[in-house]
Amino acid sequence: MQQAKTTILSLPTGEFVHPGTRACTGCGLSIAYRVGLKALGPDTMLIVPPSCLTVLQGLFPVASTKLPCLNVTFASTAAAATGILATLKAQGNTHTTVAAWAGDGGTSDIGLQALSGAAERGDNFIYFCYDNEGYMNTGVQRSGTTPIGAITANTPFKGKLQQKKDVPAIMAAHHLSYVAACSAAYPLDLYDKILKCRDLPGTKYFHIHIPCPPGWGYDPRYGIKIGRLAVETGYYDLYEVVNGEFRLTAASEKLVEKRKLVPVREYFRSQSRFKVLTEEQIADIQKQIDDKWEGYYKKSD
Ligand SMILES: Cc1ncc(C[n+]2csc(CCOP(=O)(O)OP(=O)(O)O)c2C)c(N)n1
Ligand code: SF4
Repeated sequence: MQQAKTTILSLPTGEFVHPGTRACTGCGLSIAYRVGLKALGPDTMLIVPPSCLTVLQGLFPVASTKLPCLNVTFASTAAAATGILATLKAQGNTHTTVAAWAGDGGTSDIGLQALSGAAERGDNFIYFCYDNEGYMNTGVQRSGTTPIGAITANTPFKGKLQQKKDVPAIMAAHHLSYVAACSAAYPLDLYDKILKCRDLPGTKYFHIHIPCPPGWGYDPRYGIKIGRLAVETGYYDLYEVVNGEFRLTAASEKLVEKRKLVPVREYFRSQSRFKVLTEEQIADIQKQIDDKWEGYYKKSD
C-alpha cells in the first residue's frame, strides 16, 4: 500500500529545533533540518561534523536542537555512526535511530571514505548530506559538489571549471536499500521520504539541495523560489532509488507529465555566483538537461 502524502496541515506540530538559531536569514538548511527532525522523531541520536550545522546548533552550553547530538571531526562522521550503533547494540537498544547530518564538503570530499566504508558494511543509519554547494561556513570555498561555472572564494574569476560530483549516484552504486535526492524547497517530499526509508535495512542516504543566500548571491527572501527553479528547470531532480529502482518524485515526477521545463537560464540569472557563465555555456548546460529529460520521457512512455 502506498504511504499517504503529508500535507502542511498534517505535518506534526512538535518541534525538535528551538526557535532562533545562529543560521543566516533565509538559510535553506534551517527548513530541511527542522522538517527532517520532525520525521526522525524524539528517539534519534545525531552526528554532525564541522559545518554551518554546527554553527546553527550553537556553542556549548547552548544547543538549538532538543535531540542528543555528537559533534565529530570532519572525516569521521560515518565512522562515528558505526561506533554509536555498536554501543546501542551492546546496550540491547534496537529502537533508537542514528542520523548523521553533514555538509557537501564534509560528505563529497572529506567524509567520503568513512561514508563509503559504512555503506558497504550496511551499517543501519541514515546519512543526510545537505548540499549548499560549497564550504560555506568558512567563507564559500568550492567543494566537490559546487556546480560548474559557480564563483567561489577560490574560483573567483571563471567560476568552477569542473562538473558537480554526483554523490547520490556514488551512494546508489553501494547497492543501498534507499537513496533520495531532495530539496529544502520541497520539505514535505523530504519528510515523506524519511518516513518511508526508516524501516529499510542498512545505510540510507539523503542528498538535500540547500539554497544559501550568502554563498549563492541572492536576496534571502527568494530561497524557496530559487530552490524550486532548480527543480522546475530540470537542473536538480527529486528522486528516490529503492532497492535499485529509480523513480522521480514530487515536482520532478509532475514535470514528466507536463513535458515542459523552465529554461535553465532563469535559474542561473537568479544568483550572482553564476554571473560569469556565458550564453554559450548556458546553452551547453541546457542541452545536457534536455538530453537527460528525453531519457526520463522515454522511460515513462
Ligand atoms: C580537518 C578540518 N579541516 C578544516 C576545518 C575547517 N572547517 C570547518 S567547517 C568547514 C566547512 C564545511 O563545509 P561543508 O561540509 O560543505 O559544510 P557547510 O559549511 O557548507 O555547512 C571547514 C573547512 C575543520 N574543522 N577540520
Ligand atoms: S552560509 Fe548558507 S548554509 Fe550556512 S548558515 Fe548561512 S545560509 Fe545557511
